[in-house]
Amino acid sequence: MYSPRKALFSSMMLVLYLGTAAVSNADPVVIEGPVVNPNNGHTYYLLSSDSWTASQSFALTLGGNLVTINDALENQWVVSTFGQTRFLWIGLNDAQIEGTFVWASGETPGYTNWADGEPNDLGGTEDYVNMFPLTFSTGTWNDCDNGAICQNIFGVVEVTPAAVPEPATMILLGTGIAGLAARVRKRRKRTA
Ligand SMILES: [Ca+2]
Ligand SMILES: [Ca+2]
Ligand SMILES: [Ca+2]
Repeated sequence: MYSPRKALFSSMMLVLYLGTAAVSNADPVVIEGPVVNPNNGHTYYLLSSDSWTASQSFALTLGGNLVTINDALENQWVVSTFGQTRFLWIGLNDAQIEGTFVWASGETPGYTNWADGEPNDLGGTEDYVNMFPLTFSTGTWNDCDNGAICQNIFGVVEVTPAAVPEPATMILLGTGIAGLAARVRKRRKRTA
């Protein structure tokens, strides 16, 4: 059914995406960051606007991926930190299998925050997901194409710190010293 409200919304979106269109074939650059998210300790970067695939390739060189939104808290942090007025690329995509969305990082958090009517694979070319600006739609998501129509979208990179192995030897050493100290104290008591 034709919905005037939806049609208006779609044309508004097109104007927003094409607003200050400046197509660049250069690689993106970091324009903000590193910023640490206090909620999870992960490091984030904001990239200059580019296609999703160019942004993801560049994310790999930073040791990360386009951001995986694990929960509502991370969505809120990302949109309020980087997306006050910007459209942001996130790691979600269905480039491999149409309709099966996966995260660039390979994580499977299960959280989604689609805008009304999305994902809609408009024109059969929308395989890459961006987050709407905070001021526009409070960080809901839309599937979009890889930069032909969907321009002026800024990649957000998330770098998860490598897991630090438990320093078992240090713990053993610590226990050993504590044990030795206890024995020394006992011995002192006996000789006192
Ligand atoms: Ca994440
Ligand atoms: Ca799609
Ligand atoms: Ca869409």
